[in-house]
Amino acid sequence: MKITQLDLKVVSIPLATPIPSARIVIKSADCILVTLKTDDGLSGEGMIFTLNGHRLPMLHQMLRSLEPLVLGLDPRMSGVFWSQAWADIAFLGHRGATVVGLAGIDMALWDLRGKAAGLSVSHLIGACHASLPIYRSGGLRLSSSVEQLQREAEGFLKQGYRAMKMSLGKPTIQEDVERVRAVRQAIGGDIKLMADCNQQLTADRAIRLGRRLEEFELAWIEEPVPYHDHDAEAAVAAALDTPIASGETEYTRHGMLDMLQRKSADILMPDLQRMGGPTEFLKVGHLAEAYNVPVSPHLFTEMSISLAAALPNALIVEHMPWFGPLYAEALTLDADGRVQVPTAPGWGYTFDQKAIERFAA
Ligand code: SMN
Ligand code: MG
Repeated sequence: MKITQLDLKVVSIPLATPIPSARIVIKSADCILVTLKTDDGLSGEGMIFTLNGHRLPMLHQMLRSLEPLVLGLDPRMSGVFWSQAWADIAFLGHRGATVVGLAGIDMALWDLRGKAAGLSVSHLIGACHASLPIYRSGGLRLSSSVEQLQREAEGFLKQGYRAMKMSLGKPTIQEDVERVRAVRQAIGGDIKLMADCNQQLTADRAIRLGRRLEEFELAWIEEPVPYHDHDAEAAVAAALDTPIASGETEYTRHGMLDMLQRKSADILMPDLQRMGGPTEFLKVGHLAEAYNVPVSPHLFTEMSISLAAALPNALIVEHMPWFGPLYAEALTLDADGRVQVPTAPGWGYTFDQKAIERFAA
């Protein structure tokens, strides 16, 4: 079995309404769909993305630059690709576009290996969860009024979610407190509620806000301070009872090991493309387990589910609904607000060719 082709397709998914986030207004998620084809007719799929199409050509070129390392390779020897690619990108470094490019191909290799073995990715690794809790993200934004937050949160409950994430970071602490109070009132005490600060606070401010929020039993407060200040994250985590979740903006096992050593996060949030793909993601999951730290994957729902399913310390997976339209299989929740881990060979989520045409950029 040999890889004969690296196929790249670019799609742009416009968001229904632009999202003014802490740093930029998000208008679209622009993805490069990576497909590896073999001489015996199998194909493996992966996906990397950027916001608003920014630097998409750079990611495209990054993937193409790794093509020589994967063409002719037996996908069952994917570790050869991993080691060679890691060495190949070392000159530019193991952060940013280099790692994201590596991730796209590594994702497709895992899908391919699953399909070649006739196993889902979680079964290929050895699963310990058949289903996982999932939370709704991408809503409950800073731009919504208190009433809009409550209606939206009630809507998520009607859709079957038992967990959801809201944004924090209004100009005053009092506003943030009132917004969390309002959402908590709307959903009741049994629903998990997370709050994401997207790095907008100082450590002092995060601690003052966090103390006011303790009464609302948040499942976590996310990225309170600029992501690279792991000591400030640790100070916030030490000061609050509410768990601090972070890690989505860090890269590879080295970034995550630094966070674990400094106690920067009570819950670690590896992002599949910033880890450099499933191979590295799993190492990070195991590192976190050694530190007794739970893991909640950032984005990449359709692939992260299968990886989290093989981690004993997986806590809950994120459902950002932007990418769902790309896939032929719908993500469905059970009566407990959990998602079943796919059992079809590979990721169990496959690109919908009609959707690819519709979103083609
Ligand atoms: C987030 C990060 C990047 C893109 C979209 C949303 C957010 C999250 O921080 O945690 O989902
Ligand atoms: Mg976040």
